[in-house]
Amino acid sequence: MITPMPDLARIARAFAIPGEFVSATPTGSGHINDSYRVLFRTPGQAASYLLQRINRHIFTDPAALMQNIQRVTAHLAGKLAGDADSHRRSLTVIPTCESLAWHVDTAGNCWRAYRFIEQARTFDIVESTVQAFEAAKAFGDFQRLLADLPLPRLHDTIPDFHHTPKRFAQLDMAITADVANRAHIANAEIDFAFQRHTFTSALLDAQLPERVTHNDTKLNNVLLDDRTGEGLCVIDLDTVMPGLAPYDFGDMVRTSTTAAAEDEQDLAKVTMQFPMFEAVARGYLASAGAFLTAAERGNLVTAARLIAFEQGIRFLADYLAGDTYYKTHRPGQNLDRCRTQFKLVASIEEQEGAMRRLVESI
Ligand code: ADP
Ligand code: GN1
Ligand code: MG
Repeated sequence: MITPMPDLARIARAFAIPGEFVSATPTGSGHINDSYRVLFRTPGQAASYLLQRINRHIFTDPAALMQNIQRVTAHLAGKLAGDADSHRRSLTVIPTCESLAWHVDTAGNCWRAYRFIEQARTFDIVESTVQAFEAAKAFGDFQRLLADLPLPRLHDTIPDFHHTPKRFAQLDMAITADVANRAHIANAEIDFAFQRHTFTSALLDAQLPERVTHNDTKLNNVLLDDRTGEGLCVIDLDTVMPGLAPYDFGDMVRTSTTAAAEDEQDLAKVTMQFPMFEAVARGYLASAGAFLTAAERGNLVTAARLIAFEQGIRFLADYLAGDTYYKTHRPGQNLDRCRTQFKLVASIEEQEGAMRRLVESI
């Protein structure tokens, strides 16, 4: 099905942005939303904004979603007020001309806008231990700054998001249904998953405290400053909700320790590089170390293995279901993504002892 191109000029003009619309360019490589950098000009200057179409198949309650984001961004802005560059350190929601947090276009799509954070960028693949450290420190800071978010509890924008046993049950159903007739192609991956079935409840069994967590701490969800390389601003706030701190650490390890793309087909390139892990652990603990309980700390490495595994079974389930959740750009991409995750799980399993010793030593 060909989706008509949205009228981006008209949609952008629905937001309380001063000046004249100039252009809109697709940006980013996220799997979920559609993001555009839009440029507006006023007599004297030009400014960019991030215009985003919210994926309504995945986020079914935009009101709850945007309420979470407004509360979180307002809390962060309050905490960061007075810091150097504070307006670049957290996202700023731009309201619509009717003072609403999101806009519904003529086709029924939901859109939101943020201030565009200039002179900063995201990376899909980690390039150095400094980047791994900075990204992890920024996510740790994000948890720290939100630790005192006042009640009420945030909405669960996607219920049971990191409930790995339920993710496993979804995989099991996808195998049984086999709607795309692909299960026979993924026998090895299905076996790999079932061999680790009992591991799925490892973190739920640990009775860890509920916190405000990001839940999608992949490397490309944090902007690094172009000039200093510093972890500047955590973005992609759709899944900020109650969760377990180690989940966020796990997703950092999943995405910031391998030199390979998430859909890399040459699995020899996919390994958990120990120096990168050390940088992630040191970066995260530099900001989160002060508030984590001993039990949370003791489960960081478990989470690294678990989140890579969970992501693998999510990609596998989507492959078997016919690629309905993650954006794909070529056939077999979700299976390739599953394979990299499972390779990473195996690599973590080989190094788990050393990873634990390192975390204990920090
Ligand atoms: P998705 O949910 O699809 O992953 P993201 O919210 O992560 O969407 O945004 C996609 C990309 O857009 C990011 O990886 C980043 O490069 C860019 N981006 C998002 N928000 C901003 C912002 N406020 N300023 C600058 N770039 C941004
Ligand atoms: C999606 O939106 P993005 O691309 O940052 C997904 C994450 C996965 C990730 C895998 C809402 O994140 O949970 O870990 O892809 N987001 C959602 O790359 O499902
Ligand atoms: Mg993203």
